[in-house]
Amino acid sequence: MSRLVVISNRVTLPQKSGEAPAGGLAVALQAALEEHGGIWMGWSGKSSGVKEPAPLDIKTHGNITYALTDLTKKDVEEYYHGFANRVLWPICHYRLDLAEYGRKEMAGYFRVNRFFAHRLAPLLKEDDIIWIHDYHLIPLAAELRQMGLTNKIGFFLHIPWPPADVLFTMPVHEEIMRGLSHYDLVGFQTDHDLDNFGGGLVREGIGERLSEGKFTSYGRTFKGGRYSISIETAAFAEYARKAASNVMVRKAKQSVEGRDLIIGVDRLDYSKGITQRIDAFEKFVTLNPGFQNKVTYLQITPKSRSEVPEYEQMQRTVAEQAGRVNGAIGTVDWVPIRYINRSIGRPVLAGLYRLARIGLVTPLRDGMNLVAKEYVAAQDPENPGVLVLSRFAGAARELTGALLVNPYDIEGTAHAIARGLTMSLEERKQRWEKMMEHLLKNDINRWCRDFLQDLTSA
Ligand code: ADQ
Repeated sequence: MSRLVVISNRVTLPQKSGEAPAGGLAVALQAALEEHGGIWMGWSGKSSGVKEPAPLDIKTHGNITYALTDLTKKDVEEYYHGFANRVLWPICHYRLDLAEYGRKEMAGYFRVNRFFAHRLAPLLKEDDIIWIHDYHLIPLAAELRQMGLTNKIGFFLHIPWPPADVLFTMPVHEEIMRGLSHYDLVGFQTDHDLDNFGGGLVREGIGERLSEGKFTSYGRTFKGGRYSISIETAAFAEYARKAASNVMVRKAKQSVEGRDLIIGVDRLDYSKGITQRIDAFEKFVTLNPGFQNKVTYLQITPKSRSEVPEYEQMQRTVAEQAGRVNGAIGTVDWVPIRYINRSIGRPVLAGLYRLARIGLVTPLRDGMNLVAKEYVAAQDPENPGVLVLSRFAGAARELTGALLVNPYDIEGTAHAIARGLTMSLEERKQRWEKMMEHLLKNDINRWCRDFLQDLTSA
């Protein structure tokens, strides 16, 4: 294959020895880049203030060149905090009520995509294969085409693609859809997202779905497909198996001794349904008093996007809610909810998943949700826990051995927790084996390979 060029909003630099291992996506992309040789370009995460950003910061490690750019303060505000995170993110998660559309932010989004194109173009060779990631960079292919580039360009959307009626509430939806038509391959997480995309083109009268996974719009024909992202299943299972000897995992085990552990792990985000989940836990204990003092619910939630006021507010809301529930149902010798506000290394996380009798993954809407897959991979084959999973997570399309719930139905989720905690070992094994077999076959490396194969032949 030709050289690979990956562009994503943020870039994962190679790990320094002693650092926590990177997530599965970074590992898979780094492996693909290393194999074919290539470039990974993106935002450094830093602002240059009011000054023009310095030239690209270029670092080479082995076969991979990392190219990072700073952005001005105005760019960060308008492109990243503005249009990407206050318009595209809420709309793609069906939260019309939270979208704050503004022309300034929209202009900033397109301007930064043009800026990325101008910085990237001089680094490119004619036969490079280009793979652009996620909602921050939808118009990047159109900008590169404008500059005369004819390379194969693929795009993968990590978040959901909403149905037409939701998408059309965004004033610039047509520009966004036009942006996607400049790719050779557009990848979505699930068949539902793909259907929504096709449906939007037809409803707006700007394109249609052809046979063999092809679409046509704005005079271009391109491929669209479902590529469900996954994890490094075997490696994650191995972390979990070895984690029993980890000090932090041992301490966690001691602290829940005699109680069943329920675990929730999410970036702090309104799409993850954390407040509904806490309500469901409280409901579960209220409806099942026999479980009082017999369960601990551990919610691990590192802060994210704390510069955005809604996210800061959310942090307070979740902490207060956990405190309120502990006050209401806790006893002198039992703290029902433990809420941790920080990031945890993958090996320890894997060990905690394995300790937990229930993995509670109940987003209101999620592109895929890798926590669900990690929880399954981490289980002890001889005594696996139960995954309680929102039907609105992309992962629900694959993880059919989970107890599927509607996270808006608090009582329904409470019943599923009770069912999970009382499920027989035989049923738990049956459900888990089916999911694990699927995840071992469909891991992150396969996802990466499938996408790149289809892009190369597009
Ligand atoms: P996210 O919304 O970030 O990703 P998710 O898929 O669950 O959601 O991935 C989160 C990752 O962060 C997991 O690997 C998890 O282990 C890790 N993580 C979460 N909390 C942590 C903690 N406290 N400490 C350490 N690690 C933690 C977006 C989309 C998803 C999609 C992914 C990948 O929103 O739907 O699955 O991209 O495409």
